[in-house]
This record gives sequence, structure tokens and C-alpha cells, in this order.
Amino acid sequence: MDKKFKRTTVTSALPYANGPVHIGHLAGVYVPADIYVRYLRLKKEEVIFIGGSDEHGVPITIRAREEGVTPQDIVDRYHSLIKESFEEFGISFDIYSRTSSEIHHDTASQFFKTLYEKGEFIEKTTEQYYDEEARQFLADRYITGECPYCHAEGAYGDQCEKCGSSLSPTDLINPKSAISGSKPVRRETKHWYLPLDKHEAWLRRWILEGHKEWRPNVYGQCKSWLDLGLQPRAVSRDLDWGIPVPVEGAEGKVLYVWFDAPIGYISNTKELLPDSWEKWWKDPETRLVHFIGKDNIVFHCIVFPAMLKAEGSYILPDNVPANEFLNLEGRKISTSKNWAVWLHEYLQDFPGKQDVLRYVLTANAPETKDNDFTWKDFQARNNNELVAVFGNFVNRAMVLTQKYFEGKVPVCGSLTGYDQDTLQEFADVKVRVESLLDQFKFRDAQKEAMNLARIGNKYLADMEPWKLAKTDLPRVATILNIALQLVANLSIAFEPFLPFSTAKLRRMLGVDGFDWEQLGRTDLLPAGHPLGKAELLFEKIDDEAIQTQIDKLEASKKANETASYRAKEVKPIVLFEDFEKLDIRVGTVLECEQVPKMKKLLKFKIADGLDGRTIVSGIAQHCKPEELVGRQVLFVANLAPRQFKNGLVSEGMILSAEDFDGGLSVVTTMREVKPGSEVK
Ligand code: B3M
Ligand code: ZN
Repeated sequence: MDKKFKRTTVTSALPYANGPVHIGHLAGVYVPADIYVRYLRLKKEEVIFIGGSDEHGVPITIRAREEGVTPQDIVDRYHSLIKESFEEFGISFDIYSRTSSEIHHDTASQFFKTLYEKGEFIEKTTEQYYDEEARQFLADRYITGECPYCHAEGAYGDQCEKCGSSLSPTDLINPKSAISGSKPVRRETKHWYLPLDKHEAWLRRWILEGHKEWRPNVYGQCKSWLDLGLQPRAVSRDLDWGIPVPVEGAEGKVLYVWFDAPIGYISNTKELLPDSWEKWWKDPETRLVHFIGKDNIVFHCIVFPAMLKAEGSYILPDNVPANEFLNLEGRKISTSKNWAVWLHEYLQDFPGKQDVLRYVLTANAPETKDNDFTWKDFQARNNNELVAVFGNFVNRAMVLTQKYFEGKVPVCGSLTGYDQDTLQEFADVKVRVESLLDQFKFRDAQKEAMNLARIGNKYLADMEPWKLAKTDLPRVATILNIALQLVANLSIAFEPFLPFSTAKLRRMLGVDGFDWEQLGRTDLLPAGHPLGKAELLFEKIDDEAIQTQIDKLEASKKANETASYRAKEVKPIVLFEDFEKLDIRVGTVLECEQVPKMKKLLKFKIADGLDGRTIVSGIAQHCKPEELVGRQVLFVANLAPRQFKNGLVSEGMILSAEDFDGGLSVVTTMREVKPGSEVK
């Protein structure tokens, strides 16, 4: 650890208590955080690991309404389920608490008051949408309507998923409440805002100059937020679930969930260490690290630091190693479509195999880009790596020692060059694994650890001690001594990653534990040391078990496809002469490319039988540019040109069919026609 720090406070995102947790959560946040904390503990560093459930926010109230229960019922149910899943997977929190706790309500309330009294907020009265039927103000996500830019239906009050524009609810054409379906009305309401614009200058310096070492995805996201310019952000909401705004005249208002949730890290530390929590949050010699998913970057790198700074007595995060997303069998994990591997279900199907999942998720960790989990890969990594390499090596070393030396570590004689090379390779690993872990490169660090097992496995395979037993027992003793030292090393190197298996391994070796410092040493087990009983570390997973999982996913795919589906209601009748105003034509795609920095947009050069034109279309997530070049598409030729934020102008609109799951398929002609042909 950096010399200027004495201790580390590690937090991991507080999952919303409105559903169970799945492999995406584990891979993105909790396994990496746990690896890191276990590593620091092994190094005997001072560290605490803070977790908990996020129990406020609109989705929880909606869910409660749907089920006809109270929000508290919902969070009670999922908080326990989530907590249990984490325990079962060995996520070694020092505390896993919740934001509905009294101590959290007090802490967050006090935090708000301090900022309020210091004059760190501005108060603004604005008009917001109100659902008269549901009798409540509507959160941005609960208002849908037509996008004012691309005219797609179903845009949300905060963003259009089609063209990626960020919106405010009042931008929407024909807004509708997602709660009651009724047309919302505008009502005045007062809220408190954190003026992020006032914090922009120091945030720029602190992040853009001071934290160049942050992961490129984190740094990049912060930079684009800062470059767009920060705006004041409301920190209160009109809602009856949450922490009441502790100010007179604020009846019916609660703290915005993203204001109170990060304070949850502090409250949970207080709950854990009532007398010494402050040193973990206020001492400049404490290093604060937030493990999160990429959708939480702005809150942890910009909003929460601004809150902490405004309060005045807190330290700021030193690093925020955010991960990208994990997909499942090529599709985005989706709770509502049941496209997920739920942790509690995994454990029913694969009891005792927590480490296998931890291993596979780390091997595929979405550290630098979105990654894919597939059951076939899960099986292959288990069978070809954990079983065939790691398990096989350990098992051979144990069984042979049992057979030839009555289960006692044999005496090491003189070493050959090959012995020495093998040991040297092992010794170098410590530095490499450490440096990778220090940089939050868990995937590569685990790969290095696995390399140790490969070296060991190869060593035994090359030495073939079983063939030497009759002729040269002292040589067999040396080989097995070396092999056992390597096994002991594996139990250290893998401890942060595979806590269950390494505990088993220590039992098998008859030792209580090692320190990280001992990694790479070749005298971990003295000659004569009695080993414990050999157990199977990992076992093969057969095709049938994998097929069962694939079938399960297929079943939810089917269920979604056949879920009773009815097309959208038809729009009001238009006259023929109105239809004729629309000039739809066929064009041939000459060029098609992704628009830099705008993930959803593709830029087309279209041959239109005239001078050609440029069309920008928000379909990048649905098709690859190279698939479109040379194809004929339909486009609206007389749509008013539209300018995008980056200055790009779109001269028309390419027509696509929208599937009921939101997927888009570009419309084309049945046979080739001349570019510019009219569509009638
Ligand atoms: N509950 C969002 C999420 O689970 C939110 C994180 C809070 S961390 C303070 O993605
Ligand atoms: Zn749009």
C-alpha cells in the first residue's frame, strides 16, 4: 500500500433490496471487493469491509404497491435473502447492514442538516409532474412519452433509450404516468439542490489531474460528465418512503435515495465501530476505496465526493475500481425477464461449489469491457482448470506422499537444475500477483495464481515420481517435498480468490494458515510434518448438469416470447393527404460507422439517387455497421434535419421495426430497386 496510508476502508455498492442478487452483482462488485479485502487481511493490513442493503427509492415503493404489501415488507424479505447469499459465497463483510436502520436514518438526517446549516444547498420551487390518480409526484423514470428528438415512443423522463439523449420529464411529448397510466399534471414543489456547478473546479483538479491512475472507464466517464458541465442536483423527493427531510415545512418529502445510500457506508461503519468509526472516514491516513458497477460511477466519483467535501470533515475516495457489465449467454442480464443466474438458485443446483463460481466470475471479470458468462465456459473452466490442473496436482502430491512416506512430508535432498528452475518460477509469482492485486487487476492476478498450479502439475508430470519409487526413493522424496511446498504456496496464492477450497487445502496439509509474506518460500512444510486426510478439492461437472442450466434459461426465453403480448394501440386516424406528405424512399447504404463517444448512434452515408445524404440513427445496439453496408433501407426523405449535441446533422430517418422486446430490425426491400425509389 501507498506509504501515505495506514489503513483502508473498503465499501461495496449497497444493492437495492427489491430483488435477489445474481451473478452480475457478484462478478461486478462483491467478488472483486472480497478478493481485495482478503488480500489486505492476509498481508496483515488494517482494513474494514463495509456492505449493506439500499432500502429506499421509488422502485421499492412500486414493487410494494404491485404486491399489495408495505415497502418495509419488501426490504425485509430481500435484505435477508441478499445477506444470506453473500454469506454463502464467502463475501467477508465486517458488517452487512441496511439503510432502514435507525442509526442510518439518524446519520443521514444529521448529514443533511449539517449541509443545510452550512448553506451548502439551494432551494428551488419547480413544476413537476403529479399523478392525480396515484396521488403522488412522479419520479423521472415513471413518466414515459415521445422523445422530442427522435420521436420514439416510450422514452423515459430522464433519458431516451433509443437515441441516448438525456431528457427532463417536461421535454416529453404526450407524457404518461407509468404508475396509473393517466396523464400527469404539473404541480409546484420545493426541493433542495446540491449545487454541483460550484464544486466543478476542485472536482476537475482532483479527478482529472490528481487521479489519472483510475481505471480508464472510470476516468473517462468522469471526464465526460465534467466536460458537459455540472448542474445543481435535487437531493430531496416527494415520496412517503425514505428519510424525512429534517427541515421545517418539508412534510411529505424525503431525502433522495442517492443522497442517503452512500451515507449508508458511514452509518454501517458507525454501527460496527461506535467508538472508532471516525478514524475510518476522517483520518487522511485512511484510504477509501469504493467497489461499484459502471452505472454508479457518477454518484461515487462526483456526487458523493461533493457531499463529503461540503460537509467538510471527511476524506475522499482514493480509488473507485468500477466494473463494466457481465452478460449471460450473450444477452444482458435482466431481472424482469428472469434472464439471470440467481445466487440462491445456483447453490441449490451446485451445493458446495461457491468457489467454482467465484473462480469463473473472476476469470471472466468485466474489468475493462462487458463480458459474457456462458455455462459451457463455466464447465470448461471447472473441468480443465480447477479439476485437471489445480485439483489434479494437489491430489497427486497428497496421494503419493501417503503411499510412499506414510503421509509425512519427506526429506528434500539435493536439487537438480530443473528443480531449482521450478522453485524460482514459483518464487517470482508473489511480486507479480501482488502488483496486479494492488492495481485491482483481479483477473490477471488469478491467472498468475493458476499458473502456479500449472507449473506444479507439469513438474510432477515431467518427473514421474511414481516410476522412480522402486529404484530411487530419496529422489522421490525430493520431488514430493518440492511438490508439497508448491501445494502450500497454492494455498496462500489462492486464498483471496477461493476461500473455501484453500481452507480445505490447509486442512489437508495439516496447517492452520500462512501469511501472505510466506508466499514464494520453499520451506513452508518441514520434513516429517504429518499431512491431514486427502480430500477432493474440485470435481468434474458433467454435461447433464450444464444442460439443465441451459434448459432453464431456454425456458425463461420461451416464457418471455410467449408471454401474452398485444401490439400497441393504433394511433389516431390520419387522412390520406397527410400520409402523402411523408416522403419515404429507398436508399443504399454506402458507408456506416459508429459515432465516436455516442454509443447508440450509427452514421450512414446513403445513396438516394440525388446528391447522397447523411443520416444518423440510434440503432447501434441492434446491428453492426458492416452488416448494413450495401443493404437497401427505407428512409423518411423529407423529415426536418436534426442536429445532435456534437454538431452532427441527420438528414432523414431510417425505418426499423421495433420488436416487442425493444429490439430493432432495419426494414429493407424484397428485391433490389434503384436508390431514390419512392415507397408508396
Ligand atoms: N443501490 C444502485 C445499484 O444497486 C444503488 C447503489 C447504491 S451504492 C451507495 O446499482
Ligand atoms: Zn430519442
